[in-house]
Amino acid sequence: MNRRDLLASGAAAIGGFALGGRRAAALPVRWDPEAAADSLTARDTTLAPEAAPTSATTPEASGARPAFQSPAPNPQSLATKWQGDRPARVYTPNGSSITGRRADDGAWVYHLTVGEVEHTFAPGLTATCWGYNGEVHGPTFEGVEGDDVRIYVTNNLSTPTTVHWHGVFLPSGMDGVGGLSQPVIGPGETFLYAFPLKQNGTFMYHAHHDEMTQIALGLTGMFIVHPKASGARGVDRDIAIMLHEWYVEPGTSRPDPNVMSDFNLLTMNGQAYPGTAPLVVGHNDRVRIRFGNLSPMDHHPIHVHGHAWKTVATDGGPIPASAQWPESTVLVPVGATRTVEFVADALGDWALHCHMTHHVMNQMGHDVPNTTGVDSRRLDRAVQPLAPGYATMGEAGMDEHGRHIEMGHMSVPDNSIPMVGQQGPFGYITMGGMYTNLKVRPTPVAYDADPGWWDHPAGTVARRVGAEAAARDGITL
Ligand SMILES: [Cu+2]
Repeated sequence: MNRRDLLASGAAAIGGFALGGRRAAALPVRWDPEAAADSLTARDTTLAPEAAPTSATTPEASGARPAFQSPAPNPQSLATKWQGDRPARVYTPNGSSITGRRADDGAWVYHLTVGEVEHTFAPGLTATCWGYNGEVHGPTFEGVEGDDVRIYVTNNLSTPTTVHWHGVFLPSGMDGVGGLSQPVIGPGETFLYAFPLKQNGTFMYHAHHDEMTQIALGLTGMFIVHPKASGARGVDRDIAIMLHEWYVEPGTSRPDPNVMSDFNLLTMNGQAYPGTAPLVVGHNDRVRIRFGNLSPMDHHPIHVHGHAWKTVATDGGPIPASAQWPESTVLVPVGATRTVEFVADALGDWALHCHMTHHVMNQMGHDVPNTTGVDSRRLDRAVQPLAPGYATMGEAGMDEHGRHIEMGHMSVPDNSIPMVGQQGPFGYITMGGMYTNLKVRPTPVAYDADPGWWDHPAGTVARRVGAEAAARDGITL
């Protein structure tokens, strides 16, 4: 039985597995929301996993978020992890799926806690953000069409909040708009959201109280509902990426929610490159990527190299095949999801990034004069005694910046990262922010471990030529 059949065969079978001792005591058959809320918050205020990873294919690279392994792993099910009683079929790079448990009445029960999180955007840059279950962004929900879900939300902030289930069809009173649909969830309070999943698709969840502050500080997550019975061919890799933008003044440690437009930190699943985990896929894998965008202000044209994809669904539902067209850049507007699918038929390392050039930079100072063509080293030396972190952009552009910092020629303020990237196999990669690498490999042994850089076949890398070689093609140098 493959994982799709397993899912389709009904949640009852899945619920029968007791994995790793993580199941909570059975919930009452006759459901008493208040009693259950009390017992859940008392026992499970945090649902931090305590079990260790069970095999080399399991851990997120850091080992910080152990996950359960499918009972019968095979190459096609490397993507399938178990989160509590629930199989996680979607991979959330740098993130996780939320642990659910099945109540005796058949509903799926989850617990979200809202609170402050010390979040690392990339090595060297940590800030106090707001998140769900200790994560920025919150863990990915995965349900199946037809599920009844009960989601307990405990507010550990010192200010009220609510949760809106973005794109999900539900009773108006469960929609989470503070003041309109419900009273706000006060500090220390727990609210219950209960609704049936009547559709399938890619949705999101986010705070819907003081949105400008709470979304800007990170209170967002992905909400995915799988079809009940899958007639169509499935995919081999199913990946969720939440796009977001922040303003973190270099040298400070809190995102500024009052910024209107001048965002300086662009992220995929809360990570700025080089913090983003690569997307590792097998050669000819059918790949689905679900992009969500809860950036405060910016749409993001996400571009893939070496491939073309089709947008197969939005947060409004699937797009008929006759209305899909191939493209290599999908625009993901604010407050929308776009689900793309493609066959990863080109081996190698491929960039996958927002195509707005300011969105593939980290923590730029924006109000600076144009220094292209100017040797700014004397200026930097003059200003740095007054402003220790000051660094002008280079005379030839940005590529000098990251390299200079890495080589120790230039310093950046404490708790900040270079504007651009990291050392690649051929030199410095001058991209940051909303950037990651798609790594297509013949047979990946693990989808959540970096396989390193692509080993190019001989003769397939652009190379330097001399006059003699160019002359053979009639080019005079
Ligand atoms: Cu962008």
